[in-house]
Amino acid sequence: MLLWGMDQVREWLKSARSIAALTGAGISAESGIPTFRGPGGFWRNHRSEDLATPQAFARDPSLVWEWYDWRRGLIAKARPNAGHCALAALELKHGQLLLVTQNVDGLHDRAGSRNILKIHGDIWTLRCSVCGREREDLRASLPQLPPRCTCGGLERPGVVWFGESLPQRIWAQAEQAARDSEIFLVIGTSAVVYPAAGLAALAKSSGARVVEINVDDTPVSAFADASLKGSAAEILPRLMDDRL
Ligand code: BJW
Ligand code: ZN
Repeated sequence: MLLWGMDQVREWLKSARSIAALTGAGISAESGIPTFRGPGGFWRNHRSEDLATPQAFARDPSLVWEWYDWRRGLIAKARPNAGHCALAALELKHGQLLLVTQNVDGLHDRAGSRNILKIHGDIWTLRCSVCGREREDLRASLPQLPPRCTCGGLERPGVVWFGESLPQRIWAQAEQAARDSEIFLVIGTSAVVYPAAGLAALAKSSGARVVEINVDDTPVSAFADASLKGSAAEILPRLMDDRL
């Protein structure tokens, strides 16, 4: 299979009628938010993946909340980087861009993207594990850990953990976007967590050109039409730059 480079991808983006992008933790790495796997994937002695489970929360809600509270603090201080901003600019310019993000950090919103599907939830949402009431709490540090609902029940982060279903309507829209896209960008994700990881293959089998942007190889690299190696904060602005 012929692998295409940066210039060709720039041309594809200019002429595409519909673009979708799947983003993962790698796009926020240069904003100072650790990724899940790889060097930043530990907190204290725990693998971050092991904390993102209902079992970990049931066993030790305070420990899981301390991890989320630490991340909320980091995110509150962080700023969207050039990668987030380039995607927001692409949406503005192109109109037909749908962003499917696995990230819960809200940095795409803060960069100005509007068409966002958050398939793994939002770290600023709290949900009661007893009555299901949801509320937004933007405080970087919560006054009481674990937080409690007015009904007395334990609140949990409004995110999707391993073994839990993704929000149904949002997921259906993400699948539709993958099917409908002419170009499907896969940015800063290890593409090992399902069902999100399956979107790239779905887009490919529906006729899209798949373009991966990552510092490393992933399972998507094997079938991507273009695999651009490097940081999202560097590559995305270069893809949008018409002067190049
Ligand atoms: C850069 C960079 C730079 C660095 N520039 N790049 C099919 C097969 C096998 C298993 C399953 C399957 N289907 C379902 C499963 C089970 C499970 C799963 O996928 N397990 C596998 C890991 C084995 N999936 C689920 O359980 C999902 N639910 C589900 O399927 O429901 C149905 C069901 C119900 C009951 C039983 C069974 C099924 C739910 C998954 C939820 C994932 N949740 C988390 C936590 C979210 C909340 C939070 O943030 O705390 O989501 S886990 C974590 O992984 C988080 C991420 O969104 C997700 C993906 O990680 P991501 O974003 O790819 O980050 P990294 O760190 O892995 O990668 C970073 C990448 O960036 C790397 O590639 C770097 O190279 C790169 N990078 N710097 C560009 N500057
Ligand atoms: Zn409640």
